[in-house]
Amino acid sequence: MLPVTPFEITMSDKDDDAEGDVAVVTKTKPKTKRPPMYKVLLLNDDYTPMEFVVLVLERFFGLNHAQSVEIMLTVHKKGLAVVGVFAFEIAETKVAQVMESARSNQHPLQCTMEKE
Ligand code: TYC
Repeated sequence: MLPVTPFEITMSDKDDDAEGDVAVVTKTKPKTKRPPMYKVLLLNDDYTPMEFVVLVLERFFGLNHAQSVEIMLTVHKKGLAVVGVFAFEIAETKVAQVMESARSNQHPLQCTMEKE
C-alpha cells in the first residue's frame, strides 16, 4: 500500500501561521442585466376627439394611420391600451410629449408609464 498525504494538510503545513486558515473561493458573475422597460399607456376619457388621439399616436409613436385608429379604438372601448414599451427616458419623453400636446389643445387626454 502507497502512503497517502492529504492535499489540505500539505498546504496548511507550508504556511508560516497556518493554524485555522480557510481557503475562500470567490466567483464573480459578469453583470449583464438588461435595463428595465416601461409600458406607455394611453387612457380613455369622454371628451378628447378620436381624431386628435389618432394624430398623437401617428406623430409621437411613429404608428401608421391604421395602427393608430386600432389603438385609439381599443382605448375607447377598454379604457386603456399599451401604446409601446420603451427604455425609461424614451417612455418619459413620449408621455411628456403626449401630455403637452393634450394640454396645449385643451384636451383631457392622459398618458402614463409603468414598469413592465
Ligand atoms: N372616448 C373618446 C371619445 O369618445 C375618444 C378617446 C379615445 C379619448 C382614446 C381618449 O385615449 C383616448 N371622443
